[in-house]
Amino acid sequence: MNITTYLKEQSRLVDQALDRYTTLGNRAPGSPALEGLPPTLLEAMRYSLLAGGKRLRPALVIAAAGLYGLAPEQVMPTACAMEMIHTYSLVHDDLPCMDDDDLRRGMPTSHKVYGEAIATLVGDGLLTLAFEMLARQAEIAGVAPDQALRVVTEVAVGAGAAGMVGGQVEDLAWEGRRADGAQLERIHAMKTGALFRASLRAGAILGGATLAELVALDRYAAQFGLAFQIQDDVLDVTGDTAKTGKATGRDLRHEKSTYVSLYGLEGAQERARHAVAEAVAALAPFGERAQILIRLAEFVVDRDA
Ligand code: GRG
Repeated sequence: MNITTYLKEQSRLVDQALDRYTTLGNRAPGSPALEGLPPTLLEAMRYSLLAGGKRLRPALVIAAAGLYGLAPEQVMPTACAMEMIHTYSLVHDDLPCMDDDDLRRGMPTSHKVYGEAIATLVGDGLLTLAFEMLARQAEIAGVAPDQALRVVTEVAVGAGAAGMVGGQVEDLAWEGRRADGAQLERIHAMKTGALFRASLRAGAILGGATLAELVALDRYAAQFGLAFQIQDDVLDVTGDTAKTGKATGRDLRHEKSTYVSLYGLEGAQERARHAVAEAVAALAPFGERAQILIRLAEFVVDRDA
C-alpha cells in the first residue's frame, strides 16, 4: 500500500464530506443544522475548511477505526469534526494577536480576506460545529449514544485547555526564551500531540477498542506527535513555501525554541527517526492490522509539506 495514494483517497472522501456537512439544506444523517447561519460566516468557514491541507487528523480517525474493520464513512462525522477543530486552531493561530501570518495552505489567511473579527468567529463557529457533529453522530446507525459521548469527552480533552489550547498558551509563554528538550516536548505534546491522540482514540472507541489497545494507541500518538513536530520544525528551516503553503522562518522570527535550534538539523532528524521507530513498536499488539498507522508515522517525517 502506497501511503501517498492512501492519503489522497482519504482526503478526497473527507473533502467531499466537509463540503456536504457545510452545505445548506443537507439532510444526511449526522449532519449539522445550518439554517439561519449568516452567509458570510458560512462562506468564510468554508474558505478555510476547504483550502486543502493534508487531512492527517481525519486519516488517523479513519485508520484507527479501520483497525476494527470500520469503513471510513462510519466515522466520517468524527473525522470531519477533527478537521474542523484543526482548521479553527490554524485560523486563530494566524491572527495578528497570535502568530500574525498572511499565508496558510497556499492562500491568504482568513483575517486577511475577511478581517480579524470574522476570522475569530470562523474559529469559534468551526469549533462549535465540530461538537455538534460529534453529538449528532448518535443519530447515525451503528454509533451508540454512549460511544458518541465518550468521543465527545476525548475530543474536548484533546482540544481544550488541558490539550491544544493549553499548549498554545505554553507556546506563547516561551516565546523569546530558550526552552529545553523536556519543556519543548511538553508544549508540543499539548499543542499538537493532544489532537492526534484524540483522533486516534476517537476512531478506536468507535471501533470498540479495549483499554489496553487505547493505551497502545496513546504510546503511538505521543511518538507520532513528536515526529510530526520535529519535521514541522525542520520544514520551517528547509521547506519550500510553494509546497508547505505557509511562510518559512516563522520560528526564528517569533524567537521560538525548536528541535532544530536545540539539536541542529541532523540531530533533530535523528530524533524524528527514533520517534517513528518507537511509534511503530507501540503498534505491536495490532500486528498486521496496523500497516496503515505504520506508514502514516513514516510519512510524517518523509513529508515535504
Ligand atoms: C483560542 C484565540 C485562540 C487560539 C487558539 C489552539 C490554537 C489557537 C492554536 C494551536 C494549534 C496550532 C496552530 C498548532 C500548530 C500545529 C501545526 C504544526 C499545524 C499544521 O498542521 P498540518 O501540517 O497542517 O497538519 P495542514 O494544513 O496540512 O492541515
